[in-house]
Amino acid sequence: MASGILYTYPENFRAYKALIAAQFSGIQIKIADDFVFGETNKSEAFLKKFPLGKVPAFETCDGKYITESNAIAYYVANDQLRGKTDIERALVIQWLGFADSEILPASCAWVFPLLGIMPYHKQTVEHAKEDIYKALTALNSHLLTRTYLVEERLTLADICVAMTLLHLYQYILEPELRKPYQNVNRWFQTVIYQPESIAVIGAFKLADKTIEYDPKKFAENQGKSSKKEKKEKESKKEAKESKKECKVVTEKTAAVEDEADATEEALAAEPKKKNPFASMPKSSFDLDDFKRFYSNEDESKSIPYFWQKFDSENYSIWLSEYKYNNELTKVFMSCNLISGMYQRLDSLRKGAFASCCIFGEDNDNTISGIWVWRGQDLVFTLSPDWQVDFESYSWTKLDPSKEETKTLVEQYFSWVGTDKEGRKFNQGKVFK
Ligand SMILES: N[C@@H](CCC(=O)N[C@@H](CS)C(=O)NCC(=O)O)C(=O)O
Repeated sequence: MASGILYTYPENFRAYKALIAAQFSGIQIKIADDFVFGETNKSEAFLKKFPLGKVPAFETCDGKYITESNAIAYYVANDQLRGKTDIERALVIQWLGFADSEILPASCAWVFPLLGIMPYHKQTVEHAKEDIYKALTALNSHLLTRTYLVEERLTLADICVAMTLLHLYQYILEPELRKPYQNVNRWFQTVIYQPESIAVIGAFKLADKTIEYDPKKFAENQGKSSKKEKKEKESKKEAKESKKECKVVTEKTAAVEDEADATEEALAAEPKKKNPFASMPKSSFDLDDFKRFYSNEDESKSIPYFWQKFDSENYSIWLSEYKYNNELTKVFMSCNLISGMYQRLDSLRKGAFASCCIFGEDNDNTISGIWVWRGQDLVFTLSPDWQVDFESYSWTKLDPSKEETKTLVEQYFSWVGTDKEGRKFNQGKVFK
């Protein structure tokens, strides 16, 4: 089993690739705990193992040395992540190349000036924006009919491309900018909200607002790095002035860390998110109790139980219908679409229940569902965390006193019948 020591500074999106891959393949990676960026990687001992002095760098438990984040991620990945066939492996490599050539340079050129790490040149940034939009457009059409980049399972391609987009989604792509790329947004969140990714990155927050260029920040960072350099020069006589690109990268990344820390602090200082249901009046309908009942009993009992307990003053019932049914292909992909949505709505579970169904078969299927949640209005606007998928559905509020509603609840809770056009029930998924 591959394992070893990873040298990196904290929150390095390149190191995340290997750390996430290792989570998926169950491999233990130790992060070198005494690593100091700019010092350890410039030491003689480090350079002997890794002559370029760059991180991430990996030392295997049997004493081999690997550099290049993609290669490290590949080493710790399992066969599923690497691709199971020649064509899958080739496509994985294709996407790693795409990330490194089509996204990364443009992302750095756009993000770094705004973080105050590089000077701001309007033309360069404008050019970078165009490149990013071009790459996102290509990704968006690729993901129109796919859940993942290669075949139907998550691979290194997803991990590496998503990590290369991380700074853009973190600092730049505010809601308006990311709106044209709904398929990429959905896929990106599917990748970063995998438990294996969360274990490495933590709770990721999409940009609310593009950070703005602040010339003061750049000046401050310049000051910081020259002070740091002066100190280094004093303490290490041999430190030489170098104008090589790698040195610029050193300064950039050190500042990225500073900036990331500042962002963390700012986030921590934000008032704790309020539970959107907290201010709603208490209800006699105990949703958790119903969920338990529904899980343990046959629908012949749980549906009457639902109607017996349902409190129409404090809860509402909605029909959801996917707007892009004509784009759906394989049934398992439609299923992934529902699971991904449920995953992203995790924090809504406390106040909602749903049963979504797929009707039809491969290349001719539709998604619709019945939702029950607290309050009388569309729930998704109550929290920024619930915004990703709901606009892909039309939402119809149902009148609980009507017979049609009873019929729909019966059908969706017990997974039977057909959709409006007569496609037969195929599969269902419950949100509880
Ligand atoms: N292509 C390499 C790039 C590695 C790289 O540029 N690392 C930066 C930090 S993110 C570094 O170690 N710079 C130190 C230097 O250039 O001296 C990879 O993906 O691992």
